[in-house]
Amino acid sequence: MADGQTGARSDQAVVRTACPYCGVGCGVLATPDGKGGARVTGDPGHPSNFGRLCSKGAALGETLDLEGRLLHPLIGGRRSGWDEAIGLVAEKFDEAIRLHGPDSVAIYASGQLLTEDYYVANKLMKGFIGSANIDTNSRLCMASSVAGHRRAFGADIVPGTYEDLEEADLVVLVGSNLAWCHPVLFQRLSAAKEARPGLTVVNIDPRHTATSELADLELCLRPGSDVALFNGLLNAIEADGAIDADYVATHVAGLPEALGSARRMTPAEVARLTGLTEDELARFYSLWVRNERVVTVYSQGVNQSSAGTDKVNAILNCHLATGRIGRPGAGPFSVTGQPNAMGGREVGGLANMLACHLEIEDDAHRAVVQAFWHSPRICAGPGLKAVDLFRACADGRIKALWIMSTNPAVSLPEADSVRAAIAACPFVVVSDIMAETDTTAVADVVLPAAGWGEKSGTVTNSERRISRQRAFLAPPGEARPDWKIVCDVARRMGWGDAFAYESPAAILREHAALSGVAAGLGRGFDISGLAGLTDDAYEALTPVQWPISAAAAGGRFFATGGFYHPDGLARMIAVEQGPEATPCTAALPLRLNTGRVRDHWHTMTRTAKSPRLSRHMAEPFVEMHPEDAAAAGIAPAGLALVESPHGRLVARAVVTKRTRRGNVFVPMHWTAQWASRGRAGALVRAVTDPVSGQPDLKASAVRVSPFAVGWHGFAMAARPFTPATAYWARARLDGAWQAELADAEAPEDWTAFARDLFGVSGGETVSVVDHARGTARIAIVEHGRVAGALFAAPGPVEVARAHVRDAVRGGATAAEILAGRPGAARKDPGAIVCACFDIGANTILEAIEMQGLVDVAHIGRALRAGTNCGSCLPELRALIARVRPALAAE
Ligand SMILES: Nc1nc2c(c(=O)[nH]1)N[C@H]1C(S)=C(S)[C@@H](COP(=O)(O)OP(=O)(O)OC[C@H]3O[C@@H](n4cnc5c(=O)[nH]c(N)nc54)[C@H](O)[C@@H]3O)O[C@H]1N2
Ligand SMILES: Nc1nc2c(c(=O)[nH]1)N[C@H]1C(S)=C(S)[C@@H](COP(=O)(O)OP(=O)(O)OC[C@H]3O[C@@H](n4cnc5c(=O)[nH]c(N)nc54)[C@H](O)[C@@H]3O)O[C@H]1N2
Ligand code: SF4
Ligand SMILES: [Mo]
Repeated sequence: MADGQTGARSDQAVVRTACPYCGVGCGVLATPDGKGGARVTGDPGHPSNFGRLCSKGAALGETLDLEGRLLHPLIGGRRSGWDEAIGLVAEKFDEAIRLHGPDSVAIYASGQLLTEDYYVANKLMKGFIGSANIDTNSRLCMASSVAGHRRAFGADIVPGTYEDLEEADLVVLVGSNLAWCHPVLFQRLSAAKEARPGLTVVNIDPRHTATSELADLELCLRPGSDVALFNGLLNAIEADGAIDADYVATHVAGLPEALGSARRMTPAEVARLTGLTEDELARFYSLWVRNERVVTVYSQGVNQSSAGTDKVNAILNCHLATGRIGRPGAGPFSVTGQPNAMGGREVGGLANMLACHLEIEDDAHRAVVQAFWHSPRICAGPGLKAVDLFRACADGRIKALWIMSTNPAVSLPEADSVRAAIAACPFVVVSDIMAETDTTAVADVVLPAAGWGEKSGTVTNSERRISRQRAFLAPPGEARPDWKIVCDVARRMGWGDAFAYESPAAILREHAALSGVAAGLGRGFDISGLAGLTDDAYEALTPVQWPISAAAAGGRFFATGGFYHPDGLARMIAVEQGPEATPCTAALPLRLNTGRVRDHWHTMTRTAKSPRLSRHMAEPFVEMHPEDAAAAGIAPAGLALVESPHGRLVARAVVTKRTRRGNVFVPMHWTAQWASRGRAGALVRAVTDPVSGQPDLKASAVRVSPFAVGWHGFAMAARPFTPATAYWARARLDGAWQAELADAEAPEDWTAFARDLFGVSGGETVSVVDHARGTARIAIVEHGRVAGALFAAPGPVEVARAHVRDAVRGGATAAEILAGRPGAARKDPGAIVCACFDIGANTILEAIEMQGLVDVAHIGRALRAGTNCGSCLPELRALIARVRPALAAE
């Protein structure tokens, strides 16, 4: 049996694997359909999710098609064989190293590589090329947590487990939209709270988010003021006698200094800096002080900051001072973003880390790694961190760059400059699964990687749990797994012996053995128990939490000290609330926050394939407070131009009080593939945290003005199309493609315009054009079916999107489609809330009102909404809350 996990498996075709999206690390069961697709369900036997999946995991089957996949190596856009492509990469890297030294080349990798891929990339760069110029998108993601952990604990270790969230009496979420970004962990927390209503949840975020729906206390603090907030908490801990003197005396250094720093702020000052009332602060502090079992969960609102590391240590200080760490239901918890963000930290994928948590600055550690690898050389010290690495491309220091499994032309701050730097770099290789991304567009060589479901390896989730990803489909075309591509290049560069792995299992064994050596040097990352894993045992590996060694098996860290500084003590760090790194000015009056939406993943190369995931949000948007919108002359649903000194973006205005005054929020997902000008990264200033080098992606200064257009349009077609208008955003829906459009001058001939848009020259057109009102509705009918429909108006187009989609897909008549909304017998379902069952807000609101539904279980029974993946439950709760006052008034 190929699978050693408990639980019956009668159908041999079912493959146990892990979700490739977020760091929750859910187990999934994939059943290939024999036609290149698969049915995907949650794995009831996996200890991260126990069968649950969120909307993204549930839609994985919709992302497996080969449309847009990169199937062959390309050199300068020309198809080449692997041999030629690998030869060229090796030659260009060799040449740069020979002429300009090892630091003239670089790898930019990703927390979405598997551990085995990541290990060999790191080994090639640090041990054989002999430079530490390998950094990863984890620099944009986890670097501040890594740095904070290392300062406090002496090692990058997450002390707790997911159960702690369920066992806590108080869960504090800081800078984390858990409901949308770690949905299954959020579901576990929600279920625990439902079972035990005494479990209190506090949400600390400048925005009101879906996560807020679960919170008993919401603190919408001023962005960037977390250090002040947690220093205030440390003061309260001291004032209320909550310091655990025994724990601190035996395990912690630095308390007096940390307190000294915190005490400089009075409660009034904390209130002023955070923008919270003293009463709100007192409620939060009293909850924290009273509850021994407290877990503080934090994510990008903490890490992605010019003071990210200090924010992390301000939080860790409070847990160390109270000894609330490593015990059931108590501890700080940095949740990881990507599926293998943690694995990347283990293999030393960051430019300032060595493999297996060894220290890159430590001569003895470097010598040990070199000896273990039998390598000709070893990097001399830390290499370039992501933002600096792309600056080094811009100024000519980097001559050859290899980008793997990440899309920096979108995701780096100052993304326009980064895109230009990549284009300017003399030789750039990109390994990706998709042919057309914003980054492959500026590469010299593009290498086709095997994607999720096609390759095998391991990933480590937020709670240090290692799970297997298993292949259940053959790689398409000539795609190869990333580890193999790296080894092929290493072999061509002359290091065949050191990269002669036959399988990912062999790589993991080596990594595990090195971790045993590292443990011998006092490091905490120890998976030496996997060093002797046979190929069969690797195949059968069940999810397992590290440490995995003769001495230790999983569990928590630090309840009884045992920190990794040489003296075994933890460090509390004296931190102070600093000034804003990028203050707003009269010319740039608004603070730009960026982040995620529920149903898209990063640069959308996979999630935009899924119709169901594109239903939730199909267009880039800018969330702004009504007063800011009014001041800027922005109408709800109008188009807004957002500008910073680094770039510009055009997006739909969502006018809402969810966002604080003076702040705007833009999602990070849209790329040049999906919108005319929707790349949030283009606006973001590349200011970094001085300790971690992580860029501040949450606090740039921008201005917003109306994006002046003469007309707006909405188009739906049966086949893909890309508009050329000044504004456009497209999306793939079930059996149809849609686009929002806008432009300055209305075309003279709408019919010709529509034909051009949809690329249809034949067929007939049906049109309703009202020149006086400036409106037009055009349908192009081909072979008796509507091939495309266009609606245009002087303002944002008011048609029922879901109706038009269903009508085009369902083969409705031109007249039915051009009506723009359903006939009297059917209602417009409104914006889609439940992506699994395609249920809109109007339908739900009406059912709540008409059927008197009062909770999400009622909605589920009445409409099925929220009963599959559960990702929309927070939104359902918000809809109930919207209607409830009306119900109560009756
Ligand atoms: N749906 C979805 N899920 C994902 C991803 C995805 O792309 N899509 N990506 C994954 C990855 S790689 C990551 S790293 C995680 C990220 O997960 P999260 O960190 O939860 O997501 P973000 O939306 O980036 O940011 C979280 C929140 O930080 C808040 N914030 C901004 N500034 C501040 C501040 O100064 N203080 C505080 N306290 N809060 C602030 C923002 O308003 C935002 O709501 O999500 C993972 N999960
Ligand atoms: N403004 C702003 N910017 C941000 C953030 C933010 O909050 N705001 N968040 C930052 C964070 S936390 C993160 S993690 C990054 C994420 O940003 P990126 O890493 O740039 O985003 P992805 O879209 O996940 O890119 C992954 C790429 O790898 C490809 N790929 C998928 N599977 C494979 C595979 O198996 N092998 C290979 N070789 N390629 C594959 C995909 O097609 C895609 O092109 O963005 C960062 N940038
Ligand atoms: S929570 Fe969703 S995205 Fe994250 S691992 Fe689980 S199913 Fe995948
Ligand atoms: Mo991330």
